[in-house]
Amino acid sequence: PRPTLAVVGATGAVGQVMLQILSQHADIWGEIRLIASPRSAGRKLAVRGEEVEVLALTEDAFEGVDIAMFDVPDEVAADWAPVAAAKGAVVVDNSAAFRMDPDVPLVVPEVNPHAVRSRPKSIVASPNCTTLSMIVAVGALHAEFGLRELIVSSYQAASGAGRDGVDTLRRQLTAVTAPGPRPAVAEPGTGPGDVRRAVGDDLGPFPGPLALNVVPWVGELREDGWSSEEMKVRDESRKILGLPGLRVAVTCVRVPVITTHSLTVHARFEHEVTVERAREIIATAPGVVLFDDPAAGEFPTPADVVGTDPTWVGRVRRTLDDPAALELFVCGDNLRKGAALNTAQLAEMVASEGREEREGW
Ligand code: 11C
Repeated sequence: PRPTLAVVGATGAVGQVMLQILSQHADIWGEIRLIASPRSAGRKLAVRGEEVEVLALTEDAFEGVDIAMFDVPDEVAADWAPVAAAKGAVVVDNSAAFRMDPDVPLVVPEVNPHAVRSRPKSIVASPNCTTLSMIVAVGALHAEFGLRELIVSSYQAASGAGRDGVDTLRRQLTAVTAPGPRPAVAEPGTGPGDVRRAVGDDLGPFPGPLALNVVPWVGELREDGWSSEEMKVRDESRKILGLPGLRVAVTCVRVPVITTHSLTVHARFEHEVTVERAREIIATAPGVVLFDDPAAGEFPTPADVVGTDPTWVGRVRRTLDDPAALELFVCGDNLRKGAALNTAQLAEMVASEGREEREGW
């Protein structure tokens, strides 16, 4: 029998992309069960061309489930992933609840696929979307050159903050571009505070106006002025690459893009590197696309990358003052590889183990 899959958080921003991916990928699943908060129970969502009714999140909903994918807030995952695991499911969790648990592998199939097999809690974690938007490219370069240090800045899309983030950005864009007399804000973006006046209190999940602006903050405040998002990128990169002492410095910034995170990456390696070899590695690594011809105006941008699966890399340069370092600009769809796609790939890997065992591979 084909395995039963549960999608927990089916109605969220990531859940919606997940249903598209499940409808596009090879159909390896028997039943696909959709689960969400009691508020969404009874809704019908399309997956594999069929309307499926959403069930409320209860212990019974995991009866007979082989693999459960979770795309829910951290505290919901913390409570419910162990319930699904106790019912016999392998959980693939996209929240931050278990990522740094030493008994939970944190897996990117292109970088550390073997880690998925060691899961004493029956839970496998999928990384944060910002980590995922660069780690496939960085992992490929690390495998050849040996990574010593990472300095990254992110340019993160509104959908990283979920539907609320996207809805807020759209409302703010309307507020700052709406025609008509607005005495306080004649031409937003031309004077101090005028964007703030146009947007008013409608900041949604962001700590400042996002329309016509950039906001150097993602997540919650941690020690010494770091944000939780910056700490995630550091801690998760170290765990995925198996480099617990890797030097990592991160600044996370929100930009007025709907979907697709970008990052500038400064990566320092053990020895001197050449741009030619770096370009070859990037061009041939699974899941990575080299798109780098500035003379022709070719480099990745979120507007072109959104809706695609790979990590796109451009602006590949050797650091002028350090022959052992590279500079890159990287884009990845934060809802696809950054969330739903990586989770789906992990679930498919776990499902294929079952097939290997049954069919004696
Ligand atoms: C953002 N990366 O763009 C965050 C959202 O740990 O999975 C994802 C939070 C996480 O706001």
